[in-house]
Amino acid sequence: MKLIIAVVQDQDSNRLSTALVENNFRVTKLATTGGFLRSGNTTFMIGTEDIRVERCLQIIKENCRSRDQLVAPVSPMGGNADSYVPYPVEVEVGGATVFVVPIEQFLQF
Ligand code: 2BA
Repeated sequence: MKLIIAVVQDQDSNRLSTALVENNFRVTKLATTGGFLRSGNTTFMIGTEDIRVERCLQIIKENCRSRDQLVAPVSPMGGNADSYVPYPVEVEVGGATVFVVPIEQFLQF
């Protein structure tokens, strides 16, 4: 069994969860925040059998797309100097960042 952890953009989250549930995947959605953009994204936790991992990844690919996002200048005041950006820059935010990890035990009480 595997745990698929997928960080996706909020804009794709409803479509993705509908597609996963329609395909009988069990899903937990978490409201998360990207460390770089500091804007909201959605993290999916999907526990599934090994033989269904590829199908799950395919659904994620089909329902998430990358977009360019402008990063506004960040004031160093009160913030971390490491993340200081003096001018707007465009970054490409990926459709989905996915981790597939083995599950040692799956328990439901
Ligand atoms: P954020 O951390 O807000 O990053 C948004 C986008 O900003 C990234 O898109 C990337 O294009 C850019 N970016 C991130 N860190 C950067 C840096 N140090 N310098 C320049 N550009 C940078 P993605 O790579 O597609 O990531 C989208 C979101 O997925 C991330 O949002 C974060 O929430 C998550 N993520 C990505 N890689 C991760 C990882 N290795 N571990 C945990 N979460 C990750």
